[in-house]
Amino acid sequence: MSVSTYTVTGMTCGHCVGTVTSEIGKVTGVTGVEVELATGKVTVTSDSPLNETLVRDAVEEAGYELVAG
Ligand SMILES: [Cu+2]
Repeated sequence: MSVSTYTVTGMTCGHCVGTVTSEIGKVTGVTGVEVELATGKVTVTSDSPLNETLVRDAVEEAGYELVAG
């Protein structure tokens, strides 16, 4: 199992958290997503190390921005 942490900017409420959680959850290999609204910290667990580009794309798809993890 692999754990990666990222920082996502632009989230303002529980709905944003839900959207980010759901979009990252669709990335292949992801088994869990935890989002901390106050800090923007996102912890992603996956079967194998993730391609950060795919995570970034998922976050942007949701309408937010991934900044350096
Ligand atoms: Cu929101």
